[in-house]
Amino acid sequence: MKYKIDNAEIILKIGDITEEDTEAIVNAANSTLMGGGGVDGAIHRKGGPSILEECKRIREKEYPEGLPTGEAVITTGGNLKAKYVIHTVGPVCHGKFTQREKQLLYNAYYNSLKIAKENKIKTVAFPSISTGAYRCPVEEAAKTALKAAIDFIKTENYLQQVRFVLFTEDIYEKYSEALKEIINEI
Ligand code: AR6
Repeated sequence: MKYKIDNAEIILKIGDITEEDTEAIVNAANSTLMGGGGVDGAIHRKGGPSILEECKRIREKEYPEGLPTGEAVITTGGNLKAKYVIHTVGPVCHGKFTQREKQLLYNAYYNSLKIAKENKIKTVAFPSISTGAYRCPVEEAAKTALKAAIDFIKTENYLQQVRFVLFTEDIYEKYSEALKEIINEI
């Protein structure tokens, strides 16, 4: 599914984010920045050890206590097609999605796009942050993700493309529903 907004487009697709050819892909990391399972594990496996080395340096220099939830940092993409990986940390939901989780998830998307712009990146691919191990409800997370991307596009007028690369058909359907709902409200 495609949706044009100002000078940018939002794309929803089913796929594996490690295969994407956007300038940057976003990693659903954890505060340690030391890798993990899910999409984080897949990105480090395919991208190779240089990504983890950069993450370690960022931890030591800038975030000795860990990257706070909702913040984002950038490394190169190692062996990936994408030139950069933006690492962000979504909230741990355990199934609940109050204003707090919503705001933190919004921040994770928005701050990732801010870092993209600061690095002159115009095409970015996101996974569905926090909807795997961190168990945020997908319907709500999808609305928040799309809203953050649309807000950023409208406010900054810089990006060319924001791609949501969804791992399963079920998640894709939920993002499509959320996007249709948002389009109807605009
Ligand atoms: N491409 C696209 N999406 C993927 C891929 C992939 N290759 N692999 C999984 N997904 P998760 P979280 C989807 O658990 O909930 C890690 O251990 C998956 O189906 O990766 O933010 C980190 O180190 C789901 O929809 O991230 C953290 O500790 C979505 O990506 C923790 O998990 C997110 O699932 C972060 O949990």
